[in-house]
Amino acid sequence: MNKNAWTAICSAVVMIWAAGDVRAQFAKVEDAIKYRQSVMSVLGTHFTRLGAMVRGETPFVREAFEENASLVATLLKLPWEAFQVAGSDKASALRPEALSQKEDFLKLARANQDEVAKLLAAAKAGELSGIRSAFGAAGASCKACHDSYRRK
Ligand code: ASC
Repeated sequence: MNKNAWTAICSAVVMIWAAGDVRAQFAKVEDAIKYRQSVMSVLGTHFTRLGAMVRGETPFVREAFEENASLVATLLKLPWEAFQVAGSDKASALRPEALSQKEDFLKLARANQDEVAKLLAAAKAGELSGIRSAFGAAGASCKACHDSYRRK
């Protein structure tokens, strides 16, 4: 095997190792909490705009709906590993079960991402009744995780 191939393999191994180690992602526990709270705050802002359009509180503009749904889908790629940092349940609303029941937590996270992907597809299709029901399902999948893993 030549030198370039070895370099590529070694870089890939280091990247996989680093990505798998949440301690490598955040210097301090507080950084993980700040990161995920920031993501959830922006996420909530864009999801709330969708809700306002669905409820008719602001005019329904399909392009704006799609743009906000797309941002929600993108933001939902970000926060999950920050919820898995040991000790980060102490100084935040995160219940310790989010760490001790990691598989279930991540299952709800994936379900949420799936529902938002359907909402984005509905936004692209542009049919208001489909958008309404997809929004309801997406909101329910946000709530399912909050009910189990966020302190009241
Ligand atoms: C939001 C927000 C939540 C969810 C949830 C959906 O906009 O801040 O926590 O939607 O209410 O059921």
